[in-house]
Amino acid sequence: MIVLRNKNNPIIRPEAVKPYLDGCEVIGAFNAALASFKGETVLLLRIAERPVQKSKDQLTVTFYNHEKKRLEMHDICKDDERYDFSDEREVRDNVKRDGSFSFLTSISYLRIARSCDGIHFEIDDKPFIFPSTEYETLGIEDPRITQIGDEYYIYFTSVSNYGICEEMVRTTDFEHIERMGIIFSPENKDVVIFPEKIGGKYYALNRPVPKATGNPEIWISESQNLQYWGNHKRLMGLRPKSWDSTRIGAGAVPIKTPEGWLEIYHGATAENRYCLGAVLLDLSDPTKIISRGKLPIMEPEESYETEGFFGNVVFTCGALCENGMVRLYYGVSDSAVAYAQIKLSDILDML
Ligand code: MAN
Repeated sequence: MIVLRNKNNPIIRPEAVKPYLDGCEVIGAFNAALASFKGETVLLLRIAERPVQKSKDQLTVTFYNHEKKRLEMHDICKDDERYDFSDEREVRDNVKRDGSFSFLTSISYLRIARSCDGIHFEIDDKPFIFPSTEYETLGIEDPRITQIGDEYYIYFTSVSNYGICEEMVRTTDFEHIERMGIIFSPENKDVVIFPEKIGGKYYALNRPVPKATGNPEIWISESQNLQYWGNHKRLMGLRPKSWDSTRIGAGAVPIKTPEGWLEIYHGATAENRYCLGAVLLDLSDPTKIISRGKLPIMEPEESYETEGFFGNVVFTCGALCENGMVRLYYGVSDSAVAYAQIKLSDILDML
């Protein structure tokens, strides 16, 4: 399979994004949702900003205080034994007690980037969707967009100390949004909604994270109205000793092909190496898997994919197919957005 990476990758880098928050720097512009709107390519970027650090001995974090309706900064001593600093993405409170509170090392929100050629983007100065509720105190992440008629359904993970859940808003103009509430309760993420009704029902892939027993795997759910989801079924699981052995989640909104619905999903190992793979679902019943690729279609190989804030990550939230070519936008190393093209027939042949 030939994966044609853009020679200017990453096409969007965090350095090109002006910080929006006082006292913060942009450390990531990545995992972007994709839409076509008024002849332009729109990316809804996940922007991660972090407080500029004041000293080596402490970590300054920020979060949205929903009661005071403002962002707050908080300093944590790096030798504070209550906290686990081993994952650069979070500061986990290990002590289960009243008021225990974990933080993320950056706060994410969504910002629009527009392009006429799909490669060169102009990025808005201000956020499009910014944390504003008690479910979003630690940020909003990893959006996807499903267009149905003239309406664009935007859904993303809301992160707070209540857990990670999936929330949805609707827009017709990429200026105003109508909030539609939480569509999947904690812990659930990596939701992708199919772009049309199938047999009279909407379908969404999603990724619950069971805690007592079970694994982070891909489920499929149905809805009549895009807001209330049910008849949940487990669609596909982890594969031991493989590139998708520890965690899998849907990536891009499914692409309709003559052979079936093509879903590009991510799989990770215990070492947090994220690759992209492909699965083909039945056109008239997407709860049926026709074929799942043994090998990934993309692995972190280039330096911008192996190095960065959180290296060895390729992660897509949006792809489209044009003239037999799959155009893939993908986040690299939780830092930037890259672009690649793969022939649809190459992926289907593999499947
Ligand atoms: C999780 C999410 C993604 C992120 C990967 C890798 O799946 O937080 O946003 O890209 O981890 O860090």
